[in-house]
Amino acid sequence: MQKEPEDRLSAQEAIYDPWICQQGVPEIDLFAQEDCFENMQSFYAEYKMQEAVITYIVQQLIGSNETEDQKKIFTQLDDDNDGQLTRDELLKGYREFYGDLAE
Ligand SMILES: [Ca+2]
Repeated sequence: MQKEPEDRLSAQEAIYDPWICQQGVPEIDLFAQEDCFENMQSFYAEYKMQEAVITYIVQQLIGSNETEDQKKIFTQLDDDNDGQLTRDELLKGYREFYGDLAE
Protein backbone atom coordinates (compact mmCIF):
# COMPACT_ATOMS: atom_id res chain seq x y z
CA MET A 1 0.00 0.00 0.00
CA GLN A 2 1.28 3.42 -0.90
CA LYS A 3 -0.08 6.57 0.69
CA GLU A 4 0.98 8.86 -2.13
CA PRO A 5 -1.04 8.27 -5.32
CA GLU A 6 1.99 8.90 -7.56
CA ASP A 7 3.85 6.06 -5.78
CA ARG A 8 1.05 3.56 -6.45
CA LEU A 9 1.00 1.09 -9.34
CA SER A 10 -1.08 2.03 -12.32
CA ALA A 11 -3.93 -0.33 -13.24
CA GLN A 12 -1.86 -1.66 -16.13
CA GLU A 13 1.19 -2.23 -13.90
CA ALA A 14 -0.97 -3.92 -11.28
CA ILE A 15 -2.55 -6.36 -13.72
CA TYR A 16 0.94 -7.50 -14.83
CA ASP A 17 2.21 -7.79 -11.24
CA PRO A 18 3.84 -11.25 -10.77
CA TRP A 19 1.49 -12.13 -7.90
CA ILE A 20 -1.57 -11.34 -10.05
CA CYS A 21 -0.09 -13.28 -13.00
CA GLN A 22 0.53 -16.34 -10.76
CA GLN A 23 -3.16 -16.43 -9.82
CA GLY A 24 -4.12 -17.09 -13.42
CA VAL A 25 -7.11 -15.78 -15.24
CA PRO A 26 -10.38 -17.04 -13.78
CA GLU A 27 -12.80 -18.63 -16.18
CA ILE A 28 -15.84 -16.53 -16.69
CA ASP A 29 -19.15 -18.35 -16.62
CA LEU A 30 -20.95 -16.54 -19.42
CA PHE A 31 -24.35 -17.95 -18.42
CA ALA A 32 -23.91 -16.77 -14.84
CA GLN A 33 -22.74 -13.40 -16.13
CA GLU A 34 -25.82 -13.13 -18.36
CA ASP A 35 -28.11 -14.08 -15.44
CA CYS A 36 -26.41 -11.48 -13.30
CA PHE A 37 -26.88 -8.82 -15.96
CA GLU A 38 -30.56 -9.71 -16.39
CA ASN A 39 -31.08 -9.56 -12.60
CA MET A 40 -29.50 -6.13 -12.51
CA GLN A 41 -31.74 -4.94 -15.35
CA SER A 42 -34.80 -6.33 -13.59
CA PHE A 43 -33.80 -4.74 -10.29
CA TYR A 44 -33.28 -1.38 -11.98
CA ALA A 45 -36.69 -1.58 -13.69
CA GLU A 46 -38.36 -2.46 -10.35
CA TYR A 47 -36.50 0.37 -8.64
CA LYS A 48 -37.62 2.88 -11.29
CA MET A 49 -41.22 1.62 -10.97
CA GLN A 50 -41.10 2.00 -7.17
CA GLU A 51 -39.70 5.49 -7.56
CA ALA A 52 -42.50 6.45 -9.97
CA VAL A 53 -45.19 5.04 -7.64
CA ILE A 54 -43.75 6.88 -4.62
CA THR A 55 -43.58 10.12 -6.59
CA TYR A 56 -47.22 9.70 -7.63
CA ILE A 57 -48.34 8.97 -4.04
CA VAL A 58 -46.47 11.98 -2.67
CA GLN A 59 -48.02 14.23 -5.30
CA GLN A 60 -51.47 12.93 -4.38
CA LEU A 61 -50.82 13.44 -0.64
CA ILE A 62 -49.53 16.97 -1.05
CA GLY A 63 -52.58 17.48 -3.17
CA SER A 64 -54.84 20.36 -3.67
CA ASN A 65 -55.43 21.48 -0.03
CA GLU A 66 -51.88 22.63 0.51
CA THR A 67 -51.72 24.22 -2.93
CA GLU A 68 -54.97 26.10 -2.32
CA ASP A 69 -53.71 27.38 1.06
CA GLN A 70 -50.49 28.58 -0.54
CA LYS A 71 -52.45 30.37 -3.31
CA LYS A 72 -54.65 32.13 -0.71
CA ILE A 73 -51.63 33.34 1.26
CA PHE A 74 -49.90 34.49 -1.92
CA THR A 75 -53.01 36.37 -3.09
CA GLN A 76 -53.35 38.07 0.31
CA LEU A 77 -49.73 39.22 0.18
CA ASP A 78 -49.81 40.35 -3.46
CA ASP A 79 -51.29 43.85 -2.91
CA ASP A 80 -51.13 45.05 -6.53
CA ASN A 81 -52.20 41.65 -7.95
CA ASP A 82 -49.30 41.53 -10.39
CA GLY A 83 -48.54 37.90 -9.59
CA GLN A 84 -45.23 38.73 -7.94
CA LEU A 85 -44.30 39.45 -4.36
CA THR A 86 -42.05 42.42 -3.81
CA ARG A 87 -39.87 42.87 -0.75
CA ASP A 88 -42.29 45.50 0.56
CA GLU A 89 -45.30 43.20 0.09
CA LEU A 90 -43.48 40.43 1.96
CA LEU A 91 -42.46 42.79 4.78
CA LYS A 92 -45.99 44.19 5.04
CA GLY A 93 -47.40 40.67 5.26
CA TYR A 94 -44.78 39.72 7.83
CA ARG A 95 -45.65 42.78 9.95
CA GLU A 96 -49.37 42.04 9.72
CA PHE A 97 -48.75 38.49 10.87
CA TYR A 98 -45.95 38.90 13.41
CA GLY A 99 -46.13 42.61 14.28
CA ASP A 100 -43.52 45.30 13.76
CA LEU A 101 -39.95 44.08 14.01
CA ALA A 102 -38.92 47.21 15.93
CA GLU A 103 -41.40 46.56 18.75
CA1 LIG B 1 -47.17 42.25 -6.19
